[in-house]
Amino acid sequence: MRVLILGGDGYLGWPTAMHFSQLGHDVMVVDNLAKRQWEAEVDGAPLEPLPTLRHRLRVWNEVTSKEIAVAIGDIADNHRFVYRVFEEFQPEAVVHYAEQPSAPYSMIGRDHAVDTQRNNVLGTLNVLHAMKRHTPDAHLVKLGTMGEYGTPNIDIEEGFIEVEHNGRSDRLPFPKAPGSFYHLSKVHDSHNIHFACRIWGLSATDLNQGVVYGIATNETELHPELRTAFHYDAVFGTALNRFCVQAVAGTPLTVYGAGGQKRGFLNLRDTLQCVRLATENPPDPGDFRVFNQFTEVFSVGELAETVQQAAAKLGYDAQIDHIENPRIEAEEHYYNPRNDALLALGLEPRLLSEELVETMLLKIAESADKIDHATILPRVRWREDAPTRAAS
Ligand code: NAD
Ligand code: USQ
Repeated sequence: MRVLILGGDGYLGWPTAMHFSQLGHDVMVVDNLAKRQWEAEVDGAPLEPLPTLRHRLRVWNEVTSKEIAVAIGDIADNHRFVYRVFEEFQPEAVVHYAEQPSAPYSMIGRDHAVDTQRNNVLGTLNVLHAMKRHTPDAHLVKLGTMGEYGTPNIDIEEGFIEVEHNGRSDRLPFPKAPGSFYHLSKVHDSHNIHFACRIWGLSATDLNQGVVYGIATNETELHPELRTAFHYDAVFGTALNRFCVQAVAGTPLTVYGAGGQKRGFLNLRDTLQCVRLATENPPDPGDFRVFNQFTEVFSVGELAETVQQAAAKLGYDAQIDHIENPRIEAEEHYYNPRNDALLALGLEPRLLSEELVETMLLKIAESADKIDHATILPRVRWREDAPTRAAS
């Protein structure tokens, strides 16, 4: 299959590109390298510096004799570039990761909210138009987020819900209540993709993914320079990855507020599995499918305790600090999202265990001298005048 990976320089995009290439697919990656600038802007470098994309592609070729094609360009600002890529490469599957991925980044202020939504929403619109024009039969596999739903007080279905109203019923998009301008950009994407499927007959799978953790995949382990970006700073780092780095750094684990906020989580290796399963099992033409992509639900407090226990086995005395929550979010709530669709396709979850956390801690410990303590505490607040809450 010809697989186009948009955002192929990123944390998830790079391992995905190698994975599809290793499976024998014809892979092209697209990226504008914007993430490297955003990192510089907030002083949030990955734990280990990232070799350039072209260097990693060369190493991949040397190690496996396989070639991954590359096109450097902006999918949001340059629709002619996007059209050219689709016309020339003729992808059968398009895995779309190429967005600004951070909730805190989108909440820095007006400019960052606008840039996030412009980048994410217009990029996806350009991709939809390129598909309509050049590859109407291709399958779009789009990375959305579990955060589109927020934390409603009812079970979360996979994208749609049966609604009965005044004696009539319909299957309608599940209500959304996202928690940042970033998460909102994904909701806008979902509506645009659904529309393109309904009106133009495109096929798409919206993968509402939970929070990803992990540092390695089978392919990144083939050579040190095939590593992927691993962030632990307060803007681009995600919860479990941050807690692991904090444990190794000897600084307290930063649980925001009460720590009862629950999220769906999954291992980086399972992201690859899910994206592969979605790609290998395309929907019918014209179908807009939504899968909830996570393997387990934890509260942030539970996650911190798991890291604390695993760290203790390795001799780290990790403390847990309930610091003031910089976000506006429920810190105790009902949370019961479904994730049946990917399991039905054959997903075999690699569940979180203390052993797995230990493996991450050992890997991070190899780079302990590179941890920049100054980037760990959150500085972006959802509301400057928010009352101080929930410190304990
Ligand atoms: P990332 O920032 O590491 O990767 C995104 C890549 O896309 C970057 O290399 C960036 O340079 C590129 N990009 C961004 N805008 C672009 C544009 N306009 N044109 C071309 N390239 C562009 O982020 P990630 O953590 O790998 O996340 C990938 C996707 O998955 C994102 O859409 C994110 O919202 C989603 N997601 C991530 C997680 C997670 O926990 N990491 C969870 C759920 C969903
Ligand atoms: N949190 C802490 N301490 C920290 C960091 C985070 O308590 O040091 C809490 C947050 O307040 C939040 C939860 O952990 O309640 C998750 O935060 P996160 O930063 O790990 O993840 P989030 O901002 O939701 O974003 C990440 C990715 C994003 C993806 C999303 C999936 O950056 O690209 O869309 O996870 S989901 O959360 O399911 O929406």
